[in-house]
Amino acid sequence: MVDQAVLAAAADALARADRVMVASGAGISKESGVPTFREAQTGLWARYDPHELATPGAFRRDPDLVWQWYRMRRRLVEAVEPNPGHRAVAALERLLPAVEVFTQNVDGLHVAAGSENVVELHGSLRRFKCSAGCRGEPTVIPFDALDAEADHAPPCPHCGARLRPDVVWFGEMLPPGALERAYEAAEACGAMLVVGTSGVVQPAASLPVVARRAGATVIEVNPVPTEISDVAHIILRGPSGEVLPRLVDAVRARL
Ligand code: BV8
Repeated sequence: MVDQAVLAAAADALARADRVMVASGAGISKESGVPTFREAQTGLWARYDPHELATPGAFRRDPDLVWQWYRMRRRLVEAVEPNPGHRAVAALERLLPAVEVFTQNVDGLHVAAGSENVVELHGSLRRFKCSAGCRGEPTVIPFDALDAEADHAPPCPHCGARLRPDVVWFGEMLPPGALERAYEAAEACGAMLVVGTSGVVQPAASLPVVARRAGATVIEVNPVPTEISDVAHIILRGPSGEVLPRLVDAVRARL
């Protein structure tokens, strides 16, 4: 259980910050029933390592396997709801003057919970694009223009190349502008709330370091120690679905 004094310190930091940056990872979606990236994949997928499948090479070698893996993950996220942690982040955005959410997650649950200023650093598995970028990068294809339930990666309606999820694979650059916006926010924010990330994947994992170096108060919400813990000024050691609603209540009491 998070100590009340530690929660109060975090709420003070958020309430006095002129800009707040929320940086989230897979852990914030865990209580919605979405497995985190490092947990064993469910059932059939247990034998595949996400670091192997979430790569351009895997898609080149076996596009249908990668397409079906993302189809399984999309079906899973479409069947779940945002949890109190996502909803607390959305409430924070309504309470404070400037809150921006930078998520590594591709599940769309922050937006589903009502957050409006969301940057999806690693894209979204609810969007599809032409793997050849035939009309520029990304050539996003409207969901209703494709057979998302197909067993095979469908053809691009413009050029015939295979479609793929509009996510950032290992070895790929982040969406144009997303990383620049994230670094700008990390440099400028008065407080950064880091929620549910192991802090392993770069360049997202560097953002808390940038924020701390720039003078922000860094707050971590995670049940266990991570690569971020040494960078955080304040550590709220617990599940985000429980901690974040209490934190938002404490912020609300300070306004
Ligand atoms: C790039 C989309 C450059 C796809 C993802 C060595 C050093 C530095 C970098 C590298 C390196 N070797 C390789 C690299 C680059 C690589 C990288 O960082 N690799 C890692 C493995 C070392 N990075 C890249 O490739 C990036 N691109 O660098 O381009 C470049 C330069 C030139 C030319 C071309 C390119 C692109 C990285 C993006 C990859 N795509 N996702 C998809 O989803 O399928 S990454 C994916 O994994 C997620 O998006 C996320 O980023 C990451 C998972 O991390 P987390 O979200 O933190 O989740 P995790 O499971 O690890 O942890 C969950 C946490 O939640 C835990 O701490 C747990 O305790 C906590 N938790 C659990 N329950 C709860 C909870 N917290 C709160 N409440 C709870 N209830």
